[in-house]
Amino acid sequence: MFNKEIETLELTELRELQSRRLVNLVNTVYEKVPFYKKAFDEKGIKVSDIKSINDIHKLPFTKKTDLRDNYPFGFLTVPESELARIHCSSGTTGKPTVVAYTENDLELFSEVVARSLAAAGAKPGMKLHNAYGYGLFTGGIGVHYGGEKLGLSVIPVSGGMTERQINLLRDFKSEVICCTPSYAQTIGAELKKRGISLSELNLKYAVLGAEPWTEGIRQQVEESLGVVATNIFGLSEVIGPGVSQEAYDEKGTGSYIWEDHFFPEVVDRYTGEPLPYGEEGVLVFTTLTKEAMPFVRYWTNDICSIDYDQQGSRTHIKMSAIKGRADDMLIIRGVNLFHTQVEELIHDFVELVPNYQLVVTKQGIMDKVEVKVELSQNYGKSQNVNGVLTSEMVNENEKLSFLSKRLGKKIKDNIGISMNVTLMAHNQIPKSEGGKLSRIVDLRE
Ligand code: DLL
Repeated sequence: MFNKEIETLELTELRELQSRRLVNLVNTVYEKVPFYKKAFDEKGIKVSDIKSINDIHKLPFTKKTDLRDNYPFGFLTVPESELARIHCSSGTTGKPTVVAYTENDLELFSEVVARSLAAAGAKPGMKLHNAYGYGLFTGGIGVHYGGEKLGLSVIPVSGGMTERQINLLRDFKSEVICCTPSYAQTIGAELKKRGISLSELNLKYAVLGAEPWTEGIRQQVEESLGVVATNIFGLSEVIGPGVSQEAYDEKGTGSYIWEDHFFPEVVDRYTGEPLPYGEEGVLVFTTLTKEAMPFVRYWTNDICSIDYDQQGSRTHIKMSAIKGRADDMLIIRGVNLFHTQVEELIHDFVELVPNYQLVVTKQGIMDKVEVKVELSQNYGKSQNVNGVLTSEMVNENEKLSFLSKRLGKKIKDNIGISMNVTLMAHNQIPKSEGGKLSRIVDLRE
C-alpha cells in the first residue's frame, strides 16, 4: 500500500476526518464562491448547520450545467495567480468544463494516483507505459505524476500510433500499462496480428479506465496482454484519474474510493434522495480537500452502487463498476438500456469477442437496435468485403445463424428488448485509437 495508515484508517476516525474537512469546506465555499452562497441561502442552509459528515445530505448538488454557467473560473476559491495547472474535461458540445489546481491540489492528485497504481500491483522500480492521452485530458498527465510519486519510471507515450506502442512495450519491457480498456483491446489485437508473443513483452499489470467496461473485456485484455487488469476511475471535476481503484488481489469486488479526500454518495437519479449501500443510482462526490475548485455534492451522472467490503484489505468504501452514464442511457421502446448490459451477455459466448457496437435507428415510430459483434478470430475465416456475413455465407454455415439467434434470444430474455444481431468477421468493428470509445451509434433524429 502506498499510504497504509490512511488506506486502513478505522472507520470512526475516517468519519471524524471527513467531518472536520467538510466543515472547513462549507465555510470556504460559502465565503469564496458566489454560486454556493446563493445555493445555500436559497435552501436556507446556514454554514453552522453543517456539523459533521452526516449533515452532507442537507447541502445542494452541483451539476455540470452549473460549471458551464460559471465558465471558466466562477468556482475558484483562490486568485488565478495561485493556480498551478488547468485541465478541461472532454465535453461533447459547447464550452468545455474547466478544472483548476493549486500546488497542493497537484500534490493530492499525485498521492491518490500513487495509491491507485500501488493497489493495481505496480511497485517502485517498475516501468509504466502510459498510453492515456496527454493534454487537456486529465488522464495522461494525472497518471504520469502519480506514477513518478510511487517511484515508477514513466514512459509518456500518450494514445495512438499503436505500432509504436508495441515496439516500445517490447523494447523497454514495461511491467505496467495504463490506457482505456478499449485501447488495451486494440493493442492486444495488434500484437496478435503482428505475431508478437507475450514472452517478448514483460507486462504484468494493466490499469484501465476513463470509460465503462465489463468482465468480458477484462478477460480478453488479460489474455491478450498477459496482465492482471484492474479498474481506475475518476473524473476531472473531482480530481481526474485516481478517485477510485480496484486492488489487483481483490479483482471483481469493486474499486476503493479514496474517501478521505472524495466523499461518495449514491442518490436516486430522479429525486436526488440518498440510497442505501448496495443500491444502484447516481454517484455524487464532495471533494473534501481540494483547494482551487472544490465541489459540494457533484452530480457525476455515473450509475453504480457503493458498499463496504468487510473482507477488503483497505477500510475505504468500494464502488461497483460503472454501468453507464445516466445521459448515455438509451430508452428503447420504453426499456432503459446501457450498452454494458449487452456487453455482459456477449461475454457468455466463447465464439464472440467483446468488440461490438449498438446501432440505433428509428423505423416509423419504432426504435430498432442492431447489435454488431465480432466473431473471435477462429470464426473469422469467411469474411466478405464489408466484413458482414451475407445470407449465402450464413446458409453455408448454419452454426453462425444459430449463434446470432442464441445471442438475440439471450438479449431478449435478459434485457427484454428484441435486437437484430449481425455477426461481423474478426477486426471489422472500429477500434479505439487511444481515447474514449463510443459503443453506441445512434442514428435517430
Ligand atoms: O476520464 C479521468 C480518467 C482518466 C479516469 C484516466 C480514469 C483513467 P473525464 O474525461 O472528466 O475524466 O471523464 C469522466 O469518464 O464521469 C465516467 O463517466 C467515465 N469514467 C472514468 N473512469 C471510468 C471507469 C476521466 N473506470 C467520466 N469506468 C466519468 C467507467 C469511467 N467510466
